[in-house]
Amino acid sequence: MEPVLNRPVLSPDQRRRILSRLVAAETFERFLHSKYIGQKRFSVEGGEALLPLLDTLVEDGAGLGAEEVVIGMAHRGRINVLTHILHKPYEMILSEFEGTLERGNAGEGDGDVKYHKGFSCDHVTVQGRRVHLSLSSNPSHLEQVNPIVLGTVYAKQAYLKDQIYLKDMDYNRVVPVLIHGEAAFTGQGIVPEILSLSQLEGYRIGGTIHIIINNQVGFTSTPNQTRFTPYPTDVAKMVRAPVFHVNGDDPEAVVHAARLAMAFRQEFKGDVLIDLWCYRRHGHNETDEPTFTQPVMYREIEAHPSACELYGRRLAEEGVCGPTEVEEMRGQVRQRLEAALSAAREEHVLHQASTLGGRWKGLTRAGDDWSARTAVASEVLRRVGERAAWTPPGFKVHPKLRRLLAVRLQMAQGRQPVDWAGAECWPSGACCWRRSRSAWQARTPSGGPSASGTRCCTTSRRGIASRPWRTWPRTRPPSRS
Ligand SMILES: Cc1ncc(C[n+]2csc(CCOP(=O)(O)OP(=O)(O)O)c2C)c(N)n1
Ligand SMILES: [Mg+2]
Repeated sequence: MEPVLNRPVLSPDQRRRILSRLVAAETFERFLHSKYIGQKRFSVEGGEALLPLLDTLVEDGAGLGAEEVVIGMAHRGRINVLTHILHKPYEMILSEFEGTLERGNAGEGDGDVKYHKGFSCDHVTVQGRRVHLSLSSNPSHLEQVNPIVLGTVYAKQAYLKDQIYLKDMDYNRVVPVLIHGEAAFTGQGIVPEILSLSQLEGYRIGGTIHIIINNQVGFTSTPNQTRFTPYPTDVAKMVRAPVFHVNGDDPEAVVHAARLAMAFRQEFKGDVLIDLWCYRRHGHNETDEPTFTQPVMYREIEAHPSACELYGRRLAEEGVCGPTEVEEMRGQVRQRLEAALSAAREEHVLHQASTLGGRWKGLTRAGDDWSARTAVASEVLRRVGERAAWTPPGFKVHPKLRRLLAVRLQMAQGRQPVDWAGAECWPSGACCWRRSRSAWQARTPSGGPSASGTRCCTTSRRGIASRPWRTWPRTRPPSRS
């Protein structure tokens, strides 16, 4: 920050890239606004700087060792992020607006609304680095996606049996990014919960980059009606995470904040926040009238030029781009959108689920196929039960627990009826046994059980590769019909 006095020095190419992100974001929203009046899309307009912000995180992150970025976000700007960051094709999005999208290999969730859907892609950066990007699907329930994303990152970073997925021991290769609305960030109890988890050894993932789209309104409510402090990020003070408050109308400052945030996260492995101060150009979801509840605010917003206009003007004044260049860029995006719209109307655009790719390839829905043999030999269950009731020699067990373990042992040996809690540990124990059979055989005094006739589920890579998902249905409860 000091060497540049907090003023980033960007090359003309970098500045033009920022401009092109803003133009694409704005033109896309305006196109949807003119074609699909009354359809909800939760426009990003007013907060378009989110796009160059995310673009910078990905580009800079790749240079700092990130191979995957896992994103979680709510409704606001999601469709724009899906197409301009995750590379979801315009054709697919427009056919969702047209209602013509055909279901292809899509799995669960393909009937959901377009601003809840996830997507993933392999992005190649300007420097030629490959980064896998994924946007997690999310429910309407604000902020609920946070622990899902953090758990996904934890799993991706984790050591899986004898396979190492990304071997991310420094937490640098998989980076979580959570995007929040400012009202939800302070309003939802799950936010302090995930912030405190970030400090616990057992949940450590090397920090999350939080972006608050601070449009200063939550549906119809102003900040003073929804929180006790002017800054939505104040809840993050509990974990002493650095916060960058930045003006969404100054995209270069936004890019600077994004660079700092990514560099901080990769170096110090802690949570960091970007508070993106902006506004919301339309109502909450374009079908409501914001002037009913916020007439003064919306009078100002209506007269306020967009970030794209402001930045285009600035670059033209500084000779970085020509006076008509923004309009030309807009024309190109519109052309691409018109072509995509024709395709969406005239051709069959197939929804290809972007999930269950890569290492999950081969997993499909089980459907009605209940043929899998998942039975486990009773000998295995006996061993699992015995093992679960075992304590190391010299280990002092609480007297109450000692009684419980003794009963569990009797259940495992068939000397006592099995109760619910006792039975619950058997399936997971059987799965673990299957994975670590040899190690267990070596440690168990009586030797391991016979492997013959045992069938159990395994989530190991080998198991997935050799067995498609449809051979696993017994793990689900039978239907009640
Ligand atoms: C847990 C929960 N409470 C309430 C809602 C209803 N709701 C949807 S959006 C919204 C306003 C959110 O405001 P903010 O977080 O500032 O996001 P913005 O729409 O301004 O981007 C509310 C209350 C919800 N979806 N989930
Ligand atoms: Mg808001």
